[in-house]
Amino acid sequence: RKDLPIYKRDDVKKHGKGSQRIWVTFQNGVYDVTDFIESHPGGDKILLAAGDAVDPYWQMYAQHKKSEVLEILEEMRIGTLDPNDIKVETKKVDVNDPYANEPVRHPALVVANHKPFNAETPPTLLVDHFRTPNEFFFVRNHLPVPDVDVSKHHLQVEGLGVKRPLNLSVDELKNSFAPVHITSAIQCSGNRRANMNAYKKVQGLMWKETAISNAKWTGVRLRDLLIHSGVDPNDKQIKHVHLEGADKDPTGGQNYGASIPFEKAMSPETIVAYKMNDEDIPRDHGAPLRLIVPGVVGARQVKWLKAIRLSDVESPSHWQQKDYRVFSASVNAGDELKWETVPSIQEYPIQSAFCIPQPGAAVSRSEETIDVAGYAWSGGGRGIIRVEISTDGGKTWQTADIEQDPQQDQEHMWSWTLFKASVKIPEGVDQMELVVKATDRSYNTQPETSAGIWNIRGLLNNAWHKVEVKIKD
Ligand code: HEM
Ligand code: MTE
Ligand code: MO
Repeated sequence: RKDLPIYKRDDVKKHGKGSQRIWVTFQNGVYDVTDFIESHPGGDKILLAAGDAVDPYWQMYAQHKKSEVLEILEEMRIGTLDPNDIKVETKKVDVNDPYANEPVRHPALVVANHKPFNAETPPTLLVDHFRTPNEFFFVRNHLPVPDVDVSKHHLQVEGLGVKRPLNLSVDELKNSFAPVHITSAIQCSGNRRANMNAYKKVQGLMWKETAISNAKWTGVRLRDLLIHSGVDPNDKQIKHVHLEGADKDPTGGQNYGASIPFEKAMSPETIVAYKMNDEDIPRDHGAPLRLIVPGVVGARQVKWLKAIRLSDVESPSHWQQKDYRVFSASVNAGDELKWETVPSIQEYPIQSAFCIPQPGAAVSRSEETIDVAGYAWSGGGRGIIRVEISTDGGKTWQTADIEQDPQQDQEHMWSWTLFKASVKIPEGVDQMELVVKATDRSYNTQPETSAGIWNIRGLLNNAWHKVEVKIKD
């Protein structure tokens, strides 16, 4: 995708109806659809969009808003539209709605909540790309997307141990510090909450298995920024680094905020990113700056980053103090939640899940095998050493083929692992229970069920992922 040429809107217009090659655009992609026109299920209506955008047509014909159609389209991609030429959609703006200025999103996203916007990647698209395309990257917002003017945006660095407070424009940040690249997965701590809820009811947004994505991030090391501000790396007083986002509670409340330990802030993988998969970070993912804390839970990877404060205590933010902490299974609905007695989530435990097949799938016995695919990941940079699949609910196992980032070693594996396997359909049964589990570099593996990890907020569910498949004769 990054090698594709950039086209102007006028280049696309030259490939309208009657020209030899028919081009259309969809969002920022340019597509040559000439060879598809004959077989288009909607007939020559497709030519209405020739030389122009299909987006407004697809708003009227909702049958295109699904992953299958977007896959067909992606095959025909030839370029990317010049960002200056992407049409701004005209929609009615309600000045009283704090969510009136949200970005346009890819229709393939599976929406869990509209305001604030929360959406998963469709499972079948997720495993198609080792680096999740920006348009398909899951979105987890707590508040309206802030209206950040990139040319005016500044990042402040201040607080305990800072000898020279910084106030950097985005350009100053990019030009003053060495750029680094890192491929790193982000996983919400609520990923697979629906699975835990099926075991026993929990509270929160019912994420399925795809509140996780993987991208290449470009930015500057947080340690470079901190050392530049005069921070002594050996300072024993500094314990935590607070991060503040530009998104603000519309009812007059606070900005989103979180904190990470000083040690992790000084680790070379922790960066202030300005690019995502070689493009400017999209609005939903924190434009123009976000913190990337590889190996740590999503909630600490603060988007629309505007301030960094060093301290001897954790961030006072609601999301640091009264959310994203895992209670004992003894704490039930209605009980008092004593947040201060439980530490904040930082590193993620080990996780794996199927994306293919989906629950409710059916295969015919004559196929003999079934293809499965999904992802595995562990926090703290612990590499995935194996992924195993069972077709009998976990009695017997076989190893899956895995794909990993060749630039990362088993002690610094920030990126996820994708797995694939073709497994034999068992004989003499009309249903099979597929199970997946992964093992990481510390030989940690996943619990069999949610029984021992159940918690009222449904966080960090990493029990064996199970999918039932019907076998037809
Ligand atoms: C159906 C692809 C542009 C109108 C479909 C279907 C596909 C497809 C795969 C079958 C969906 C299904 O039934 O599950 C595309 C692609 C396009 C494109 C790749 C452009 C690159 C358009 C445009 C229009 C349009 C611009 C209308 C102005 C329709 C209609 C159907 C349809 C009406 C339903 C046909 C039926 O079920 O009888 N399209 N389409 N399409 N498309 Fe498109
Ligand atoms: N940063 C800000 N400023 N505001 C937010 O709501 N959500 C957090 C984190 N950073 C959030 C934020 C949570 S809980 C997650 S899981 C990740 O962003 C999701 O990142 P994504 O939307 O790019 O997938
Ligand atoms: Mo999250």
